[in-house]
Formats: sequence, structure tokens, C-alpha cells
Amino acid sequence: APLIHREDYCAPVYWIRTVDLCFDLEPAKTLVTSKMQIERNSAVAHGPLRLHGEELTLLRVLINGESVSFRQEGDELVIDNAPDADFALEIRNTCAPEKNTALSGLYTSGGGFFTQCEAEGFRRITYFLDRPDVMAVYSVLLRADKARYPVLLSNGNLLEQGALDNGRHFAKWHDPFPKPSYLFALVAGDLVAREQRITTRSGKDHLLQVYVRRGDLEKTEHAMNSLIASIAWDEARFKLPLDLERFMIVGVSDFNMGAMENKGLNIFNTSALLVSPATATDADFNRIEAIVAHEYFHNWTGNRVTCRDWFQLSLKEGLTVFRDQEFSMDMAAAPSARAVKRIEDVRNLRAMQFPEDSGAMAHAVRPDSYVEINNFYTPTIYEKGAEVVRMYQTLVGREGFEKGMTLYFERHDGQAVTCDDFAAAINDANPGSELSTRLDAFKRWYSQAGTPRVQARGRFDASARTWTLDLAQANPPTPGQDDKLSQVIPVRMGLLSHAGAALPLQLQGEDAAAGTERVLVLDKAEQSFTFVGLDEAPVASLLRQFSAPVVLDDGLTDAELLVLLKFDTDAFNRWEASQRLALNRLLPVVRSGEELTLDTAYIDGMRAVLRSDQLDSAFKALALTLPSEGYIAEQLDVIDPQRIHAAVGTMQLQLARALRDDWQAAFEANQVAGGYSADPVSSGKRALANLALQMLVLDAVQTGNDIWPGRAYQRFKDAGNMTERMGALTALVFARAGLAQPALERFHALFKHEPLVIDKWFALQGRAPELDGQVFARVKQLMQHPDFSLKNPNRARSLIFSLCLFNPAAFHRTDAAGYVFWADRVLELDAINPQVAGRLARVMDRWTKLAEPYRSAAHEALARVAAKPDLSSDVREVIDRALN
Ligand code: DPP
Ligand code: ZN
Repeated sequence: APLIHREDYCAPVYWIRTVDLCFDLEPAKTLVTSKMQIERNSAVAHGPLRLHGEELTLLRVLINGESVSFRQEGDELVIDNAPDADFALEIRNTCAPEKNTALSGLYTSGGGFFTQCEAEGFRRITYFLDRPDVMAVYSVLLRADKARYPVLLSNGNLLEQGALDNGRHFAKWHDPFPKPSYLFALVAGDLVAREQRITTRSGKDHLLQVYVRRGDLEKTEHAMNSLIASIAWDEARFKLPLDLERFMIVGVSDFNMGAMENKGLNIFNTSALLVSPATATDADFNRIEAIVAHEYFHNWTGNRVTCRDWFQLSLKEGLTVFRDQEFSMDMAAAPSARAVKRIEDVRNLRAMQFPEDSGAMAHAVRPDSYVEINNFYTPTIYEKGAEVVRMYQTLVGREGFEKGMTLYFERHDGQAVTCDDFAAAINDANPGSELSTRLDAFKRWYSQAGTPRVQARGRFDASARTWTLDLAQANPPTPGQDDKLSQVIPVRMGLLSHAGAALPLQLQGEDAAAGTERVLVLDKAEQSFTFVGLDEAPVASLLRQFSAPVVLDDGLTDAELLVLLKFDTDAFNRWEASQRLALNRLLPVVRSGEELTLDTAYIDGMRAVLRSDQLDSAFKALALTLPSEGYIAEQLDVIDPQRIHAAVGTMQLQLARALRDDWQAAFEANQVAGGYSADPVSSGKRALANLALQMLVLDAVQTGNDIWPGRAYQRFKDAGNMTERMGALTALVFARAGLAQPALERFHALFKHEPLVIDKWFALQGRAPELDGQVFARVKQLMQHPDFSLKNPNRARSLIFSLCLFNPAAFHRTDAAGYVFWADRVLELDAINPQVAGRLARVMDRWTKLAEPYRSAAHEALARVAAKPDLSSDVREVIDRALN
């Protein structure tokens, strides 16, 4: 497959203005008739009409009702002599939904029909100009057996439905909004719906529906509530109303992504939709609220205004992630709960996006080229893209940002546009802002890959009573980008006295201090800021709220970090101090291979966090959770996964032991009584109780004490919700308690009819801390379990991704067996589902940084996969980039 370049974008030679689709749905062979109204694009030179089509059987092609000569060139249907004037094109073809294991296009799952068209799945349904800048008005007629498929859905409004001969029936749908083909959807199946009628602020009535399989209805209440809250939020915050009479969500258990924002007919992975207290954790409840919101928000940022081409993917994804993150923070409400959400988002960014930025697949938020667009639904496009949008808001202010959004929709509603158009709208709405003087430099966030490094050092001048902050930035080379230009980095900051007081901030040349927090804008390679009126060298709290996606080296000592941990008004930086203190203990021993011994300063600091009556439980749990092994690896030039694992294990154990009494007190103080609610306070308590229990069981197993494992097992059995049940089970499994095995068996027996819970069961075993190869051996054994299947993406991910992506010590083995396992699974999966295989292939992104013997063995495994001649373009691109 060829490399596609952003610079080669050309407007289409033809537009498709309307399309009438008719489906005769049969699993083995579905007949598709498509009637399109086509118009030549007078703005570009004449050329043949080239329609995309993959894995289709073509039956006929008519123009204005007459047959026409055409050619098939690879995956394109080419018509050389299309009329100059507007014309009607009719195409008839079949596709085979039942054989579609790639889950792209039209496929079957659990006896129903579903579609997934983003990015390029529509061409697997019928021949089309399958590109986002071709927007058409769709009418859809569905015909199917009534008994097997009583529910027939497509985008927009239902016009008509009725019976046909032979037990079949039909439904006719019309979507009034022009849309790109990637937003097309249809669903046919035996489904039931939770329904809710709402009246929005503007006084319009809407019907909301969540369709699932019979038996899952009770698990849709939270999704419905989240949808209603999302609608209200978008209207209140951005004045963006629901524009459809009917808004539907459908759950499906075979799905490549989390969910898909098809116009008026969102399709969701059941793992991103269904929750109940008994089957889902607090984290699941939060995640589902965020995903429902995300897909709903796409209705404006993505659907009403879409992307001109796939290089602009972050235009909709980065912006929509930003919107769902803001929504979740507003839902969390309390300042401390907002901070917890921000910490979780940053932790996720660092765990997923930073490694991407320093690996073989590093790419800009707006990439310059790709082979397979499916490989670019990445943390960079999504999460880093969201950080870029957040920086706009930081630079122009919250109101300025809202004005910018309003201008963006005024200018571009109904259009397919670019990241530059978005930047222009935000900027033009905010003349004279911090952004307007440096817009071009700011836009380097779109074009330059890599995570900038910011160095900060302070100089105190006692006689002048000034403190000067010297900032410097550098962005390390990434593939294809050796030299980078300076980026625009907003540094939200404050200064503290050593006693913890927030100091007034007055820059040299200013008349008076302006508060105790401000945003400095770093846009040069080196820049200094001098603060006046200071009696002592302050402790700098920089990059508050994580105001830019950079790596900060602030040179703070442990003593200064402890001041921040205790006194910073910025909760994010308090948490950051806890993580830095942990890293300062872990990194030296990982580098030297020496034994780790925790010092009292650290232990006392952590004890103070645990005992604090000001901090809330959710924050405590985050501060006392050690950095992940992946994040530690990120800090090192040469990675030895086994050494990292050993150091973290030792530190965990010492922390468990040193704070035993406090863990016990925390466990007892954080019990939640009464009915289940996933609110921030209750879920924070459960998070801390679960962490405390994990520490207590860990310590007990090491000292041969049975009390805590016994209590954990009891809690596991009696738990009234999945968060506590899973917490207790995790504590037993992670500590390798004797009761872990019976608990796992019991858990499986309890939930054998709940696929989403069985996914958790596999995942827990796949990410258990490795010891002597037992976890790896167990995963191989679980591959043979009757419940395991590679065909269902959730199941494949639960076991295999848990091991390969999230369990470095079980995966990176000196005998290379982990890599052999990986290569086998990539090849196996590639034959079934290239998108999922492509994601698994990404595990080796950073193989060149591994220590020996891992590095050579990883290379060998990569070479083995590369040698396979008929790899999908998904896997081929990832492997080629890893090897070059
Ligand atoms: N469904 C994916 C998302 O919402 C792709 N658009 O991010
Ligand atoms: Zn999205």
C-alpha cells in the first residue's frame, strides 16, 4: 500500500449530493442498491469518476438509467465518460456481512447487522466517493426478515415502516443533514430500547433511545442519564443544541473501537455502554459517561463540521476529547474532584501518548503522511490533540475560547474543514490575545511530533529581592523530524514560601502584584522572567494543572517537592510532587541495579498524605499509587523491564509495611455504606479502601499472616458492587495469596453469563505482577479456555493486550518467549481483524531502547512478522516503521 501525503490533497472531481440506498439484508449475501445524484466539481479539472469499493461483488452500473462502460482498477471502479451535466448513477452490488471478521463495513454480530464506516468502511458496503469532504443527503430503505430482525435503524428520522411478503418487513429512514460516508450507519436485529423524551432549553422535543439486546436493558440507565446530561451541558456551555428529533445509541459486543458517532445513530461497543453496580466498576461508570458525552459532542464537532481529509482527524477528535474532559470535570463539580479528573487524564496521556511520541510511530497531531489511516486513531491525535485545544483556552481564556467556537460554527457549519480553519476561528475571535501575536508558532503543535522538554531553574538575588526563572525548551528528534522550532508553551505557575504560603507574583516592570497564580508564555528556546519583592528564594510550582504537554525538569530538591506536596494550592502539582518523590527513589536503583531502601523523609511525607484530614480519598489514592512501570521506562534511555519491575515491587512492599497501621486506618475509615452511587466522594473512598486493602494483603502474604487475605476473601464474597469485589480480588491476585485461585474460580462461576465481566477476569490475570514466569504461563493456558476467543476484539484485548501492553515484566522475558507469543498473535489476528492486529503490533514501537538480551530478541520477532508476505497494510506499516 502506498504512502499518502497530506500535501497531495486534491478536491474531488465529483460531488455526490444525494444518495438513496436500499438494503436487502441477508447474512451471507446482502444486496445493496445505491442511487446517487452526482455533480461535477467545476472548481477542478475534468477527470474520470473513481469510486472506492472493497470486497464487493458488482452487479450493475447505470448512468441516467442506461448502462455505461466502466473499468475496475484495483479497488476502484472507474467511469471515464461520465456526463458533464448532473447525472444519476445507480450501482448494484452485494457484500458478505457474515464473513466480515474485520468489523469494518457491514457485519454481523450476535445475530444482528451492524456497520462501522469510519474511516474507510463505507467502501466495503458499496462503491462510493468514500472521503470525508464528499457530503451527501442519505435516504435509506432497509428490508429484512421480520422475525430475526424486528428492529431496522439508520441515520436521521424514520419515515415509514411496514410489512412485506414472505415474513419480511421494511423501514425507510431519511437524514436531512448532508454527511460524509463515514457517518453512515445501519442496524438490524432483535433489540429492545430504553426510551426517554426530553425537552431542551430551546423548547424542542426529542426522543432518546438506547438499543441493546434483551436482558441488557437495566444496564443502560447510566448511559441514558449521561446522554441527557451531555445534551444539557453542550447547550449551556457552548450553545450547541441537539439538532435531531431522534437520537439513538445502539450497543454491539463485536466492535473495534469504543464507540462511533454516526449521525443520530451512535453505535457503541457494549463495553463502552453497559454498566450496573454489580458488573461494572466506578472507573467504568466514569468512562461510560465520558464516551457517551464524547460521541454526542461529535454531533457538532465532527458531524456538523467535519474533516476535509483524514490528516485533519484531530480537528474533530482532539477537540471532542477536550470537550468530553471539560464535561467530566464540570460533572465532577467540586474543585478537588475536578483535579482528580485532570490527574487521571494526565496520567493517561503520559502512559499512552508520551511513549508514542518517543517511539517509531511518533507523528504530529496533524500527520504529514500515512499508509493506513486506521493506524492513526492514536493517543497523539486524541489526547495530545485535546491538550492543544486546552492550550488555546489557556491562551485566550475560557470566554475567548467560547467566542472562538461560536465563530468556528458560524463560518463552517455544514463544511469539511482543516485544523488551520479551527486555529483561524479561535484566533480571529480573540484579537490582541496571547495567541494572536504568536499564532504561527503556536501551530507548530500541529506539525511537530515529539514531547518538548522544558528546563526551569531559579536564581535568587537577596539584595535585589528578585528571583529570576530561566526557562529553556528543546524538542528531541522524531522520525523524519530532526530539527524542531520553538513551541508556544503556556506555563501556569505560582510561587510558595518554604513555609508554604502562596506568594504574590509581580514581574519586573509591573506596577503591582497580580494575584498568586499566572500564566507565563514560553515561546523562545530560552527565556527569563524576573519576579520582584521576594524575601527568600521561593519554591516554584510550575506547569500547574499540567498547562502544556511537555516534560518538565524543574530541578527541585526533595525538600522542595515535600513543600509542594504539603502546601501547593494546585492539586495537580501536589500529586506531581508525590510522583516525583517516588521516581527519585526508583530511578537510581533501576539504573544501578542496587537494592531499594525507602527513607524516612519519603515515608513520613506519604504518611502525612494518608493521614491528612484535608485531602480527599480519591486524591490520596492517586498520590499513593506508584508511577507505572511504563512511565518509569519512559524516563530511561535504556530500558530493562525486569529491573523496573523488581524496584517497583520492592518499593510497594516497603510502603505497605512502613505504613501498615495507616493503611489499616485508611481502609476502615473509607468504607461506604448504603446504596451504590458512582459519585466522586464514594468512588474516591472505594479507591482508597481498595489500595489500602491491596497493601495490607501484600504485606500479610509476605509475613505469613492470614488475617488480611481472609478479610479480603470475605469482602470479595460479600461485596455489594463490582468496585469492591474487583478490589478485593485484585488484592488477592496481586499478592499471590493462597485464596486468589478459589476467588478467581468463584468469580468466573458467578459471572459466566456476563461477557463484559469475563473480560475483566481475563484482563486481571493478564496484568497480574509477574513472578518466575507464572503469569506468562497462565496467560498461555487461558488462551485455551473455552471462553477465550480471538475473534471478539474485547476478549482478545482483555487477555493478550493486558499481557503485551500493560504487563512489561511478564512480556519482556530473557528467553524471548513473550516476543514469540506476540508475533504469533499478531499474525493470527491479522488474518481475522487487521485493525486489532495493527494495534497489537504497536507493542514493539520502542524496542530500540530495550537493554540486551531483550533488544535483539525483539528485533528477531519483528523480522519474523515482517517476513510474512501478505500482511495487512495496518500491520505492515507499524512493523516497517519499527524496523526503520
Ligand atoms: N468512534 C471514534 C471516536 O469517537 C472515532 N470517531 O473517537
Ligand atoms: Zn471521537
